[in-house]
Amino acid sequence: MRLHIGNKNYSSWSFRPWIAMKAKGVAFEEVLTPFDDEGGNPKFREFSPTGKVPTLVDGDLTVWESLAILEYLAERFPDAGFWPADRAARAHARAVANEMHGGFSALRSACPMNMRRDIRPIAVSDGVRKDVARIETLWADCLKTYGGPFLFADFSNADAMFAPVVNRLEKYALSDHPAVIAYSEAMKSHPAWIEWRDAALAESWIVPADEA
Ligand SMILES: N[C@@H](CCC(=O)N[C@@H](CS)C(=O)NCC(=O)O)C(=O)O
Repeated sequence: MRLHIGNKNYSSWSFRPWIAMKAKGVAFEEVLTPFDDEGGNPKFREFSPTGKVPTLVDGDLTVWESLAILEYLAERFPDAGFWPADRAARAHARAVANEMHGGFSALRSACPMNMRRDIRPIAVSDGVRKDVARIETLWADCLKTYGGPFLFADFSNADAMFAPVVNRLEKYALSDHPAVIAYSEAMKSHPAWIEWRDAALAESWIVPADEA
C-alpha cells in the first residue's frame, strides 16, 4: 500500500490519511512529491487523477480524496477502529469529518497549515472567527459526550480530519477555549503527530503562497 503525499510542512490534506494510518498501525510506503512554488506540482498527475495529494494506491486500486481514503481504510482494516464501534458515535464522527472536509473554507484559506511557523496572530475576517467558534463548539461537545482525550475517545478518522486544524489554531493564536487546549495537547502528544511534525521541521522547501 502506497500513500502519495505533499510537503509535510504544508500539506494538510496529506496529513489526514497519513496520521490515521500511523495511528492505526497500518504499514505503508510513503511517497513524498514536493510542491512547486505555487503549491501544486504537474508531477502529481502521474499518480493522481485530480493532480492533487493525497492519493492512496493499493494494488491495482487508486483512491483519491482524503475522506474517501479514510473510508477505504476503514473497510480494508475493519478491526483497526478507524471509525468508532458504536453506530451512533460512528454517525456523529462521520458528520464532523464531512463537516471538516466540506467546510471551514475561511479558516483554511486564510490560515494554511504550517508546522514550521512561529506562533504569530494575523488579522482575521469574521468568516475565520465564525469557523473557529464552530470548531470550539464541535470539539467541546465531542470531548464532553465521549470523555476525550480524542473526539470519540480513541483516535479515529474524525481526529485525522481535524489534526491540521490543531496546528492552525495554535500557529495563528486563534483560540484559548479549554476544549481547544485539551484536545490540542492530546493531539500534539500522539506519536504519529510528533513523527510528522519532526519530519516537517526537517524540510527546507518554502511555498510562499502558504506563508500567511
Ligand atoms: N479535496 C481534496 C483536496 C486535496 C488538495 O487540495 N490537496 C492539495 C495539497 S494539501 C494539493 O494537492 N494541491 C495541489 C493543487 O491544487 O494543484 C482531498 O480531500 O484530498
